[in-house]
Amino acid sequence: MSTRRDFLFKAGFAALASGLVHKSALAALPEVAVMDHAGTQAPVAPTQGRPYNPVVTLNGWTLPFRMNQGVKEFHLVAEPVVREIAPGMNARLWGYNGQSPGPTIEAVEGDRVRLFVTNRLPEVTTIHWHGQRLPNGMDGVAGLTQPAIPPGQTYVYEFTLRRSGTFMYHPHADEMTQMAMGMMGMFIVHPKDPAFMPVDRDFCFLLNSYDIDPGSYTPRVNTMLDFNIWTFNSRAFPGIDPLVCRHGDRVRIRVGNLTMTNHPIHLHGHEFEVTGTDGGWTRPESRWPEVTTDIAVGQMRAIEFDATEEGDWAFHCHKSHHTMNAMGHNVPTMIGVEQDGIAEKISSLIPDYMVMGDKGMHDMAAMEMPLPDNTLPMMTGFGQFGPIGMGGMFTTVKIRKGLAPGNYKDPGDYKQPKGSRAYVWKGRALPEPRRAKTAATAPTVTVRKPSGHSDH
Ligand SMILES: [Cu+2]
Repeated sequence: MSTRRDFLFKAGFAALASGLVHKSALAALPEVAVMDHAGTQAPVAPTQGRPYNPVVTLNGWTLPFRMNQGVKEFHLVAEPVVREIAPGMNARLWGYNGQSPGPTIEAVEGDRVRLFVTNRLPEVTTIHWHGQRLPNGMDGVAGLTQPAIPPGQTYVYEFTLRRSGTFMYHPHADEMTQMAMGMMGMFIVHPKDPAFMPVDRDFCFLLNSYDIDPGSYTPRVNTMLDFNIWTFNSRAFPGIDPLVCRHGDRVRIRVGNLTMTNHPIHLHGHEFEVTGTDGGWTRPESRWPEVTTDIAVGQMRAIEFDATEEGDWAFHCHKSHHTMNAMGHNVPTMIGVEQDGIAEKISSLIPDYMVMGDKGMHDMAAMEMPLPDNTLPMMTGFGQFGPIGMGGMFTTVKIRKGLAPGNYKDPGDYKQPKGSRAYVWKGRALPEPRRAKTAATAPTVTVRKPSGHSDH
């Protein structure tokens, strides 16, 4: 009974031992599409099947499909990849089809999909189709709904897409390791009726995080919370592309969170509404205006707004440590510390010693310090008016008049109309503020002890 299975099982391991999956074994499968760079792919309109308005995956791409007797066939290959997190830093991750996150899967409500999953990892995996309604045996939970996919083998998932919306995919086998290594992707199901909640621009990306020591390439997979690289689609600012919109466009941004903590995602200059969750589209009467929406672990939010204000608008996680990169989260706070004397003494031991942090940390954004190989400065990125001093989960929504509908190219810095920028006060000096004229007495010092008791 199990001869064929046993044969495939052994063949799989033999293929792994020889370092590749034999071509003839993949002959009947859809061709494996592979991406070799981390840029944003322009939207891909479907040439077969039902029509839809394609999404734009931020620093990502959409997986091509083929039609096979009315079934949409996709081929994902789980494999080790090298992902450029930002110029100057590459990470050795696990992903799909050459990148992490994997390519976005796009299909239409009502479609029958057949998803081939080939495992080229050194350990077992599965794919769970997060949020989808499907037969239990297609849910991708190793041990619970199917045997795990051994290295070298290909499994087939097949189901009908019962509702439109935003979904994710990720392994449900050794997920602590595999998600810490970057195995995840988005799954967009477009509505059957193209007139349902139409938008002009439809972006999507995942929130992810890594713990990669400066100078190293592979994430620590046992880290629970203390990650040092916070990313949109495995890219950190200034490596994240801007979201380019035409003035007046209706814009949707779909964000999924597969990190280990929540992210309050904040848009400048506009109000938006949450129009979708991973559970479906929100009812119009349930929506309210926001400028920040918190996205919990395992959640997805689709936000929509009218791009009515021209400019370069910051769009970022509001946890300030998540808009920074590695290097320096553990440095002591030096604000108010008089370092001049110390600097002289240390300079005799370390010739290039620099005093920093005594007036705050902004100077670090402009400083070009020598860094270990393969890491990113903590605060970085330059705008037209100087250092931005950001990293991690930060990018811009660039709204311009007169862009062509399919144009997602970075339009460069926004030219602000004359007289519309914050300016230096050059008028009369302000009068001294009136302060109480009580005699200076010794200030009360409160000593806070680690035990929580305080003495005066
Ligand atoms: Cu965050």
